[in-house]
Amino acid sequence: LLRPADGGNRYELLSPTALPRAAGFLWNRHMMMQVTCRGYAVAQFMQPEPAKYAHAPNLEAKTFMQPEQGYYAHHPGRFFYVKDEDTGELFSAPYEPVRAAPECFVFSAGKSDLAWTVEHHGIRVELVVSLPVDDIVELWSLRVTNLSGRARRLSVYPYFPIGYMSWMNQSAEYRADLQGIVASCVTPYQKVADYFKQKDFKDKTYFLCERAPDAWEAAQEAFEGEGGLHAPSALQADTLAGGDARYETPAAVVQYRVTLADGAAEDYRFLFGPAFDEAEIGAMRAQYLSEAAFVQARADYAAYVAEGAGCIVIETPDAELDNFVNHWLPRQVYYHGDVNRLTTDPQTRNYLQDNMGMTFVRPATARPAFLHALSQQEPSGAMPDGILLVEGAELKYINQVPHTDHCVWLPVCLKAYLDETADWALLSEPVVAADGASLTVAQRIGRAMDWLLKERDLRGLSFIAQGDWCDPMNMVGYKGKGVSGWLTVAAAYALNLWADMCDVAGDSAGEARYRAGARELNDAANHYLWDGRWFARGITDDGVVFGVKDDAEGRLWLNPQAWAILSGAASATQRGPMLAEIEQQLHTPYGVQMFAPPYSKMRDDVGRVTQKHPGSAENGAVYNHAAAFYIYSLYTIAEGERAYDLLRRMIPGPDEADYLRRGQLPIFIPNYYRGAWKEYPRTAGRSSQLFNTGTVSWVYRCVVEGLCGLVGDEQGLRIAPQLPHGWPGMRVVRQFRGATFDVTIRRGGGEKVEVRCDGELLAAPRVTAIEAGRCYRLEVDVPSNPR
Ligand code: CEZ
Repeated sequence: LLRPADGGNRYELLSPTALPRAAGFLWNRHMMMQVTCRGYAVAQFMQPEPAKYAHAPNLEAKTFMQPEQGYYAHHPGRFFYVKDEDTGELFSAPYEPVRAAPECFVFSAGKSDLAWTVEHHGIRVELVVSLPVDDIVELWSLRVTNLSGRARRLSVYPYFPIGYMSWMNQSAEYRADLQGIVASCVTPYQKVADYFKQKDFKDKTYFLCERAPDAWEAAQEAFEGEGGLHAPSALQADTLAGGDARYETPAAVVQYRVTLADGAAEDYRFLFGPAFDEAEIGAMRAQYLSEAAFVQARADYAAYVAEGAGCIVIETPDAELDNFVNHWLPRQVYYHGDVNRLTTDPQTRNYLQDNMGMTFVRPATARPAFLHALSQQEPSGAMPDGILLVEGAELKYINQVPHTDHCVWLPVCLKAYLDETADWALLSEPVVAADGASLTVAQRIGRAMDWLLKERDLRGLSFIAQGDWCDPMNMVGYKGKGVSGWLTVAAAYALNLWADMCDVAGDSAGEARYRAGARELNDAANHYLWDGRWFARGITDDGVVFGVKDDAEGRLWLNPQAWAILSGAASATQRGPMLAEIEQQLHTPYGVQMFAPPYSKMRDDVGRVTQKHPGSAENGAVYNHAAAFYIYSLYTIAEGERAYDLLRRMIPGPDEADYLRRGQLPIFIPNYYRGAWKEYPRTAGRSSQLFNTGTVSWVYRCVVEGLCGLVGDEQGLRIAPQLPHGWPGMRVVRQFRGATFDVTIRRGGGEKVEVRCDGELLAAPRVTAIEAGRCYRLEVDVPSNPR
């Protein structure tokens, strides 16, 4: 059903029906596309806000990338019909819209392309799509091969629906000069000001053919006719009618009539994308539409993606884990960090965490990102809800709702960066904010920490306003009184980390001040929020403590526990019952739920989160971002066994039943798997398919720093692997501060971790005075029975 291929560089799915929503994604700095194994596609490009060039067939609401997207017959996609001219028989590749069962089907997701091989009635169709590094266009190649043992007469019809472009103006026609179909529209607007903003938009969508087609059609309805997409009327005629679309829904369909001798093949190439005008379309054609240009563009794009290779290669007893960590996890981290999820106003916490991940992939990107974020700090010390990335960008969607946690992420993410790079000079960089004030990074973080200390109620607990990390928890504190239990301990953790950094930087007054602040927060959490066996999630505007044993729904929340471990609010004695309760109430075969039980109805002193479908997203799903915090916290207290167990559950597979349930290829971690495991077991485990998630930077960090235990500090590299029990050992090749560490870890008989560096036993498990360019060979013995 599923298998890695090409040494792990690709993942193959052998059925179009078993995991119908399984998809792969490609991106560059200007666009992204997600295509399912069956041919449905979602693509967006930046101008500068996300826009589409292939639309749904009806007026669509503008929104951000959604989980569990529904697909339907007329959904945008990239389809290739093949008709036998002698029998009239029809099928389509990859699978939609005809849905004829192929004899052979391979959907092959690569790191820099998506490919399909489909065989039906002796005809093989091979499709590949990839992107260039710097332009907005899809590069499609098609090969049709006759395997049937006799000559065949075929018609081959690429069908790229363009959809409902605009209610003001839309049309499409075949342009012989450009050799393709060009659709045009005016992006709808009403305000004069928008005319000036939109007049340079890429309002054309083009589909260009390297080889001149025999016929074409540009109107969706004329193509489909009464036959429906399973058997479009236009395909019943010998040739497409050559129609255009005049204020009609455009589609790009062309026809190639071809006679293939047995064993013969024909190759075709196409471009699909948006453009401003004909000149731009012509230029794209000249630049990309040839075999040589495709070869070059694919090589360049592969090289771009390869830059995101990450800093470790592992070899463990778990081949599927190795495959995911070595090939796919850093790719997803890189996607987040290099293009910021293709938004112009990433949520501040997302921006910082995505750059935390980038620390392990390309720290040179993380550094300016921290500076950029701090340049948007408010005079009060608060961080804004989103970071504006381009001139003219505005805070949109959730960024218009006040959340109080953004400052927390500064030291949390910086910690990973400093551990990785030892770039302490960053702290003294000056940063000028909008008010003109120039302060150093350290001063700005100090202000952010002071803001966290100030934004507390009389009990010393952190105000939540209309949300914290949990976006839709918008009604706990909207009247100005409610507090967040998670934020209280998260702020304590942030303050402790900052106190540590002040200490290293020689600022003893800062160290004392923030350490004391952290203690106050932890004490307040213990005083007001400890519920006997776990920490409560918060206290509402009306003074109701929630996330406690008496709650029938939303009883136990993961985040306050994970961060109480990190902040030190939870003592070893408290951790015992906490972990046991988490295991009992929140663990599922698909990972750990963000809370349980899910809410079944609106709780208007908690908010919108309770209105989401039980078990989806923040309402009690296995929300992987929250699970990753917990896993990270477990590694910090040497609970490597539990941590690994949950980490492994984030990756679909390896057994077939698990793949079928998740419905996703093991090439990315989705933002959630359905939870509500006890309430709705049928849907539990199902992937959201959404690859935008803060999870991955944390998972990468957990693998590097926790599982492999190779974490930097001011002096060098500390070594403290946490192997799961069943493992006799593992190997890691780690890039660190310009040096390469080739690490062999074995379970030895000793009491503590022993490290030999190039054959010599080290006094402590730490390599110091690291020389860039050098290769260190480490042999690490870990105790046979840790803890
Ligand atoms: O987005 C994420 C945010 O990007 O939800 C996380 C939050 O920490 C991330 O910063 C947890 O709330 O508005 C909503 O209800 C949605 O839940 C989005 O905010 C959510 C989506 O899943 C998009 O990724």
